Amino acid sequence: MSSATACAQPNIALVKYWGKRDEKLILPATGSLSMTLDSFTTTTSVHVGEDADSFTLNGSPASLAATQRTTGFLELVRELAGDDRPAAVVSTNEAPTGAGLASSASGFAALALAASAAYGLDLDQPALSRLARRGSGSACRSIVPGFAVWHAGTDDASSYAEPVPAPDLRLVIVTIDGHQKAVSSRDAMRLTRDTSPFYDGWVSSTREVLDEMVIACRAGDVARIGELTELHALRMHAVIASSRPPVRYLAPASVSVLDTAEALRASGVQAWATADAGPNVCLLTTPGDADEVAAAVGGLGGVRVVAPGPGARLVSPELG
Ligand code: 2P0
Repeated sequence: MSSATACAQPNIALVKYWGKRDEKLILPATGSLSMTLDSFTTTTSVHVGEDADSFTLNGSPASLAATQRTTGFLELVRELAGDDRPAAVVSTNEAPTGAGLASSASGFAALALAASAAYGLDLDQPALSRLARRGSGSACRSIVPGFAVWHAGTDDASSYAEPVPAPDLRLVIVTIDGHQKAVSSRDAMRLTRDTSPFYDGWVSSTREVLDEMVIACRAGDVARIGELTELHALRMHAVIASSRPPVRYLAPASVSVLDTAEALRASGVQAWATADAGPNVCLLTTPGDADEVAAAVGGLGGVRVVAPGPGARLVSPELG
């Protein structure tokens, strides 16, 4: 029996991924850029050599759907390793699953690293990122510490995330609703691609915003990074809302956080809003302004200040 344990954290995209060109390989329509967090850790152990695959999440057997998705991912690892023994996967997750804090990103990043080590594979960072992507697209970015750019690529080999230099920033996460979302990202992405009349414009404009964002990150231009972050999040919610039937993820309280960001900027505090496929809003800010931003949104939801994190890492065996 061989075992390995890995940790990973979610990431928040400043340039969003929304839409696939290949659903089987999880190749995105465009590249994206994110910050891997230092909080909401997923810790996953993989024990190879069991009688059958199993998946325990936060101390209980996981749902059938989650177990099937995990087993499907293990199949990829077994194929790479040339080892068909079943495995037990035991995972704990500090973020509320399905609440828009990208638990699938930390989950598949930790699983990719733990499973590849347990099955005896020694993958470098790009190869691990490619593997994590097959579990959940955004997971490829959680392999990488700090800021990551996910190259859309044209095939499995060319679609992975790698680090991008960026200034030190903070995200103030405002948790408005911790409940499971009504429409999954995966389903809503497909709906947007298939029904929005604005989807082509979303794809072409995202490519332009990503190019600008990479330049702004390399230049350490915080104001430009912030402006592009909020612009791109609002464009994503606009294209999602233009699907048929429409999907709305933002709640009235989310819009109040957007208003607060605008008011903070008017008073000279650096704060720009972004939101994923749910009502929670993150405010991008500097280390120096983070406390003031957190105080300003304290009445609107649960507040947590997070910093760039270390990326996925093996905690046992201590190989790297
Ligand atoms: C992102 N999101 O870039 C975007 C913004 C949500 C909003 O990536 O189908 O769980 O597993 O590849 O990665 C969430 O989608 O979707 C996501 P799959 P994933 O962070």
